[in-house]
Amino acid sequence: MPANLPPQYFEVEKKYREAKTLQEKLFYLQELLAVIPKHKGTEKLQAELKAKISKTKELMEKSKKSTGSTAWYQVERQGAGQVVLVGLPNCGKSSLLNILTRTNVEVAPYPFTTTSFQVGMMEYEDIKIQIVDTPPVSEGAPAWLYAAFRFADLLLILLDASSDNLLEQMEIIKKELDSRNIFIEREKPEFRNNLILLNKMDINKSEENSEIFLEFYEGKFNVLKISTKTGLNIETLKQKIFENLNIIRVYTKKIGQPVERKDPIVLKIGATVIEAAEHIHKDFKKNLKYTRLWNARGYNGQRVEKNYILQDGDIVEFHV
Ligand SMILES: Nc1nc2c(ncn2[C@@H]2O[C@H](COP(=O)(O)OP(=O)(O)O)[C@@H](O)[C@H]2O)c(=O)[nH]1
Ligand SMILES: [Mg+2]
Repeated sequence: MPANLPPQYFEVEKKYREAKTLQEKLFYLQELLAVIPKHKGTEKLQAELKAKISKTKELMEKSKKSTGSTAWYQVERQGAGQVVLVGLPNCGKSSLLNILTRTNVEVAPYPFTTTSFQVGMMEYEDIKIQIVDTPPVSEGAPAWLYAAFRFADLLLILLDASSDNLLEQMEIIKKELDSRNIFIEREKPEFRNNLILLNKMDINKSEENSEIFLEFYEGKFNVLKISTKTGLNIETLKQKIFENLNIIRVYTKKIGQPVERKDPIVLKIGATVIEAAEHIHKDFKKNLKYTRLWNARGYNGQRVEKNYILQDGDIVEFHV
């Protein structure tokens, strides 16, 4: 028995043992990994949990092929990335979802009706990014809310800057997330990609409040002042969302045809030619003979190696 496991661990473990479906099992395994204290004494247990998580995911992948379903607590990932809103009641989360996804509102109820996730797609240039509105963070918030934060590619932490308790809002959110091992400060290990948004900047009081806030937190966080009411900095926010997803867009060109900048493949920053090829077709990995590249950095159809690191906007032509 490993030393010093908190009571919370055993509570979750009990639920894990009682879980009936693979999805539930996976959910509780991830919870166990989240609540387990991270130190030498628990390393072996952490490794075991990670192994069980991969095994369960594998089994789920297999069963997914037959059922086509997504985990009950998860919002199915769509588009180029999943961005999840975080905040206390009334900070403007739903308003933000609406303004970001206005052109393509597709708000869908998820299993936890009324207090559930709301999803929309945000158009950014030639890609779509998924935005997920969530129930408010609170002490009694359900575990699946925190699971959604863990699965996110980016968290948008929204605060009501017009309220005199602006600093307190941040403290509450930090404390609740910390208690679930979701770290948002840059210097913390395994910190979650996030942006802090000071909303309601159209209200007089907000400027003064946010000055104090910035004195406290500037440097520790990426902070942006917005207003969902007037649209202040919403275009900047869209761009920052894209930048913070750490993704690139790569365009494929058919041999002998002109370059067409549409329907990009979305890859992680640092992705190589061979990874882009694999994205198109599994067989490309072994059959790829060579690749030609076009970009704004001087390539105009020259051949590049398989391990060439691609950048946003690159155009590739695969020869197999
Ligand atoms: N003045 C002002 N009011 C806002 C802004 N954003 C949201 N609100 C208002 O704040 C209230 C709560 O907004 P809502 O989006 O429902 O917040 P949620 O509970 O976090 O989803 C509503 O009355 C909104 O009209 C803003 O930028 N400026
Ligand atoms: Mg709301």
